[in-house]
Amino acid sequence: MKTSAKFPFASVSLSLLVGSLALLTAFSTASAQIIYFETDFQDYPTGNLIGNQSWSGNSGNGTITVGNNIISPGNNAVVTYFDNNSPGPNSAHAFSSDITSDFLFSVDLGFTGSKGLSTPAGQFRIVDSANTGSGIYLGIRSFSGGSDFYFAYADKDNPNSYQTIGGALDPDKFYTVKGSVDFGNATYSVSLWDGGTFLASKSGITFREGTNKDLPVTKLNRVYLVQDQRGNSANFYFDNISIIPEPVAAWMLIGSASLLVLQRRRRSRTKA
Ligand SMILES: [Ca+2]
Repeated sequence: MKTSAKFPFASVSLSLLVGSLALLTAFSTASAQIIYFETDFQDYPTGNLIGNQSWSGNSGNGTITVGNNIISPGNNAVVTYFDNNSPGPNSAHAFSSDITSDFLFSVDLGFTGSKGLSTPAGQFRIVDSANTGSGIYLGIRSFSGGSDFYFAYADKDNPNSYQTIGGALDPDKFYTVKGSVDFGNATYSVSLWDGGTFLASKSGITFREGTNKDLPVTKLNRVYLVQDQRGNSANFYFDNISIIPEPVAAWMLIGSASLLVLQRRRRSRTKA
């Protein structure tokens, strides 16, 4: 009796275990497929970003570090510190999965300090590792003759001249940039947010082309954080980088949109 009583228990446990393992495997496989690149830097030790996890690059005479108490107190973020003696750029990059179809991305950007001699920029790029000058080029930038910083992009037609999106930005705070990418047409749309407040958007931005213009961009797979400092005195911040395939996020957006419609209907019913 004891033996026969043990068997059903053992077989139940075994099937539960097999079930859980199968679920776990399916879940991790799905996760591996849906995440291209994502980090909030929370599990990074503070200090030099380069050499940390999968980040490499060149910090020149400046530094690119993970720090806490940066804009958002207690939350790790990356800061590229100004060094007036370094003609830049200083950059750190990490590989994402190879991206060959539409996707969404998000990044928090910020700055502190003031404009100096030329056109300093903190840049966020998603590029093709075979052609690192090509792809998505966004950043916070000032312009010669002005003292304010703007959210800006460089595209195919203006590869070395950044175009602004929206008005002047405030220092010492994070702005969120959200984007959706049409990979086949090598274009993307972005929107700029101050917390939950929408500020500005721009659609149909072409991928910037680098020096190897004959090379088509067949994939995007490298994330860059850049301080392109040329005689400036500003530090730039980066946090909450998220690059994910479109279908998942699109499904989530549809969910939010339905919820909004539902809320509006409820409100109108209440008003009526
Ligand atoms: Ca963070």
